[in-house]
Amino acid sequence: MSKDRTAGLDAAVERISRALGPAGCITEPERIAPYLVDFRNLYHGETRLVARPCSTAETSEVVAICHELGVGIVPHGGNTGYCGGATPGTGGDEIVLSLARMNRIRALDAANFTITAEAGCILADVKAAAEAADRLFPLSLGSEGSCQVGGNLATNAGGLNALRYGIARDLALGLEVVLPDGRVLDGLTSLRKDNTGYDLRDLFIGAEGTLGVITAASLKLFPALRSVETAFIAVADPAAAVELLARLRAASGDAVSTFEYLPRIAIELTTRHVHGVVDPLGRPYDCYVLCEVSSAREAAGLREVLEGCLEQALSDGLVLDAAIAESIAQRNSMWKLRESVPEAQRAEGASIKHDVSVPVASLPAFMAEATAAVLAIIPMARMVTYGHVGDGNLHFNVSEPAGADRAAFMLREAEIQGAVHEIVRRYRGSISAEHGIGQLKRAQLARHKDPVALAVMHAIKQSLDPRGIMNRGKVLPD
Ligand code: FAD
Ligand code: 2HG
Ligand code: ZN
Repeated sequence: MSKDRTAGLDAAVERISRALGPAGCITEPERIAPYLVDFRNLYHGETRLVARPCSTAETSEVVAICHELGVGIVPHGGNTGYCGGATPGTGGDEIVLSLARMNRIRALDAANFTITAEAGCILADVKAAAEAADRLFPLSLGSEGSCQVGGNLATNAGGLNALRYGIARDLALGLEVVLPDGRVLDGLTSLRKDNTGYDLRDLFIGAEGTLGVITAASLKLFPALRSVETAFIAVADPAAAVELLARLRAASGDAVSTFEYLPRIAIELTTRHVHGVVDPLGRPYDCYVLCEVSSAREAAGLREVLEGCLEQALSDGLVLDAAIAESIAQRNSMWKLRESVPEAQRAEGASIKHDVSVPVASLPAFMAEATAAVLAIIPMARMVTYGHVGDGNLHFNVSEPAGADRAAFMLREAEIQGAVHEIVRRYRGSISAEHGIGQLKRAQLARHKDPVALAVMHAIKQSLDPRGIMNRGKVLPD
């Protein structure tokens, strides 16, 4: 670190410590340690200070100090992100800014169907607050017990209900953001309609902390669900899954809220590694769908619609078998299986991940082509392709061959990713459908994003953060 940077950092640590007091600062190495590594253990960084402001005013003060002294800031939510966005760099010249103490629900307006939550609210707590008011906040992620709404918005998270309710961006009405110079942008509107110029809110959603710190958000709520039907369905192949999705959407009046694809290996891995997971069907099949149809109406007739659709699909050869949950316990058990796949895949060994999207109708062809490309490189690789088929988003993950040498497998990562992403490009898909870019995919962004879009992104960054203090080395390629 240069002399100037060291002096700036010393002064920033000293001034922030004074401003926030002991409750708002972590400086002991053993307490800092969890902030220095990402969820997937891919990145390890350094910092001398984790600032934990408890209000927008305190956040603004911290950011203004860093701006004045040219010190880098790494916003940190629940640290469940997949791309190392919340982990500081190795230089030790940035502070980490944790939103964890900004965890108040500021308002819930049931009549307006909105909730205003601070960025550090845990997603599950926001959902629970909505439920207590007979409302639904639909964003649903396997990490919802620890991720924060600020992190969800910063990564523009997708998850298990996006098909029906949209992704994080679709659920935000307004944001409060501390800009890189410390000013507070008060965009905390609960309006559905506001056409007064550029939509600044959308700049910060998906920016992964590179343009400012989200401190609060006004979010959309929906009527609470009164009827939910959940089915675990063995389908003939991915094409059958896509066809079934279209039929169910039409037959149910677009009441499909979850439509998740799972290959057989997902069931083998989850039942092997995660306590309490059971196969809902009596015998093995090649691939499955976890599907939910739901309504805010009490007697919506969804069970009949689902059964009718499945019976027809069975006689047409799309569906091979199905179980419809008869109790909350059975429903939870089906969900547990789906949500345990990442954990089980981790427990099984190394994997090369791709979080890709293509148009829904192209999924079967994409899967066939991309699988063939991977197996041409590593014939014994195990394809764990699953995910949000209703959104055209697959976690096209490749587990190491059983008994393989982990390091040798991971050495092929670039080659495999290159091959898969090339196919994604041909389908005009995305190389990061829902997990973002962070540190992990900067080089790939440089390769795959339209150069004009990249130039506009750089121009926006330069205009909002000319001193380059916000989340250095994340998202934007150099
Ligand atoms: P963090 O990991 O702390 O941070 C993520 C990024 O956001 C970083 O760049 C950070 O700097 C920035 N950031 C955090 N808070 C703020 C803020 N207040 N202001 C500005 N920037 C900020 N993701 C999906 O999209 N769909 C899924 O289905 C899904 N399932 C998951 C399941 C599991 C088991 C796990 C572990 C993760 C899953 N994820 C999923 C990924 C992850 O949970 C999401 O990306 C989540 O939105 C990250 O939130 P977080 O609070 O943990 O953010
Ligand atoms: C999911 O949908 C998450 O379960 C995690 O987005 C995906 O681990 C993964 O690859
Ligand atoms: Zn996902």
